[in-house]
Amino acid sequence: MKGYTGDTIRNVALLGHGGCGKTTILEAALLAAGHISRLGRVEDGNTVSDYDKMEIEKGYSISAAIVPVEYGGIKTNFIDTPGFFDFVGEVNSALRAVEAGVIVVDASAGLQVGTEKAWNSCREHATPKFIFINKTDKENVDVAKVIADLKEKFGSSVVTLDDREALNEAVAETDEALLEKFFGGEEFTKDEFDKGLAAGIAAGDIVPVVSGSASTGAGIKEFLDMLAVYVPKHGSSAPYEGVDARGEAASRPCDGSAPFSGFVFKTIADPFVGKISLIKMISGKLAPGMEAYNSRAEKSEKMGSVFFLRGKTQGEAPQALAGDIVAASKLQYTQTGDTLCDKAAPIKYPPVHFPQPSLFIAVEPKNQGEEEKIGSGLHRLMEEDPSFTMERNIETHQTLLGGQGEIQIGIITSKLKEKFGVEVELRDPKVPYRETIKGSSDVQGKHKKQSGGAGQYGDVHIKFSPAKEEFEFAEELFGGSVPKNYVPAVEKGLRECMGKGPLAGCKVVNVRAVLYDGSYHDVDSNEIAFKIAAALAFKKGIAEAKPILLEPILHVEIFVPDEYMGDIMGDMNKRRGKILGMEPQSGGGQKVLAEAPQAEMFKYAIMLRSMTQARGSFTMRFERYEEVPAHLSEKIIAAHKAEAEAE
Ligand SMILES: Nc1nc2c(ncn2[C@@H]2O[C@H](COP(=O)(O)OP(=O)(O)OP(=O)(O)O)[C@@H](O)[C@H]2O)c(=O)[nH]1
Ligand SMILES: [Mg+2]
Repeated sequence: MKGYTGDTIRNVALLGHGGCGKTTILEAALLAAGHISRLGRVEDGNTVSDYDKMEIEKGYSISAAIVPVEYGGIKTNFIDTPGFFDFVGEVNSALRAVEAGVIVVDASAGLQVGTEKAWNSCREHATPKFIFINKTDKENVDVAKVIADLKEKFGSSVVTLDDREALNEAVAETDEALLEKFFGGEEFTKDEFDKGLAAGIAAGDIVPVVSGSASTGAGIKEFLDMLAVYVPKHGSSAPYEGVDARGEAASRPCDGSAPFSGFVFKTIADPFVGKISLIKMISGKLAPGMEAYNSRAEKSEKMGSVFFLRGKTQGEAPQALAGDIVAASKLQYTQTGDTLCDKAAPIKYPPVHFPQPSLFIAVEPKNQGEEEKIGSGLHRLMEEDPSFTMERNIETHQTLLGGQGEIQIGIITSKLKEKFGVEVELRDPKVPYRETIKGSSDVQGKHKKQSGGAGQYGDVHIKFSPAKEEFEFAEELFGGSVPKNYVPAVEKGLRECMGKGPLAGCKVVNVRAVLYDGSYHDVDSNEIAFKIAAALAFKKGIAEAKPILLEPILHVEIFVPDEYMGDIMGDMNKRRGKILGMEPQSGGGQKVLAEAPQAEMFKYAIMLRSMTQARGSFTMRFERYEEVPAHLSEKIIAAHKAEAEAE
């Protein structure tokens, strides 16, 4: 690939609803630029961008891919992003490496949820926007209507490049002097117009719209020309904000002469090369053989092999300059979100923002003994896609996958099988119920085994009552009824029993136990015997003290457009949820504050997506434990008993 400087490089992310044609537009651009001689088709699995086996199999993009297009002396580094909402992590990564986002709209489908989401993602990242209305070759498409809908949804910033009047107005609004000239009825000079337009685009106040067809190639060359002229250059961006080695705020000019720094916005697990880190060059130069300092890991990396990527194809990179996107393989410490820099001028840029997972599923090995393989496989996959999480829940003994949606989780489990040879089964997560007592009891636990040989004798009287702390133990013995040296064994025995309650085998909490009497045998008493006696007392004592089940209650915040409020409220009520309040949001829509039992929320992500056509999102966190209603409690206890008998 020819050497390009900051002035001749453009970095652009392709965004938009699944299936609107992003990957195909890239094919058309590669064809127009002469990089390929035949247009690949997603259906045929021969596109440059969807090169991953699974993408070919599924027929849609799964991870972001870098595809540079060299046209008219300009290299545009396109990042093709997946349209499915589960892969939002890929969109957020891509938007950290580019100076503009092109929102692709399918002319035959018009404005879709993915269009809105792409628009919002650009707004959240303060990324200038362009719109490409694709598939104009299809029958009965009405491009003018699509443009009108876009203007209605997103406002007057949306302008077609041939709409001179609207453009002049938009340009006028970018600068006081131009506004005055505009209202004075004076024409702008070409330079004033171009500068105003570029400024308006860079500020996100002007969003140019063009249209064409990736399938026929119509409008593709004009599209590339438009990007070359109007996409802000990396060098014109404001200095990059970060922190220095002391954690103090620091910034770095986007300039080739400044010390080297690069932001790792994506990691690819390549089946042949291994780990590949995609680096957006922020400042300075990078060349193979250089040392680069990882400011998060505080370790230096040897940049053995540095190269350009076009899809899966590598191209030599004698050096990379500020503003370019380059790849490096086999870095030891580096992960997505890291900053690589010159050790003499350390800086760290903020990591990529990945939304909290909203869907949790438990994974179990299909074949016994493969837990570790699952763990290491998931860790490798998380390097490539940090938008999912994995945690081992010690209470329910489950490995929980947390993802953005079902499709992502499906892809992860398929990759586990394909890349790491381990098959998993998906299960609903278990609710970490707890047990406690509402009443008090006063019981005896007596363990006596005296049938020849070493006997065992332990006898305790314990009072159980509710407590604030998780477990409180006190000893109010008198007259040496239980020798002091056996008291720790009694406490230990009780603490061990707290792990598994008599109702449903769940962890027991908020219990006070007072050892106040007992008896012992000079020969046969020992710690074990008193531990067993304590366990017997515990079983009886808890059962007689009005034991109840507790369930985790979550605090939930749901962000939805106004029109879905009724559905959300109705649905939350059906989930034994409580609405705490609503707050109008600055970007439109409402934030609904609610509380709901965890048991009712496992698949909420799926329901919310279908109730709001994926326009809704939510976050949730643990709030407290609360008593399970009696009718449900019986069911849970019965299910537990059945499970215990089945084991
Ligand atoms: N008629 C027509 N079909 C198109 C055009 N562009 C893309 N398609 C078809 O639309 C379908 C989806 O195209 P993709 O390029 O995979 O769309 P995408 O936006 O990358 O989809 P995701 O990767 O899922 O986000 C494919 O069947 C393409 O052949 C076009 O300009 N005209
Ligand atoms: Mg695609």
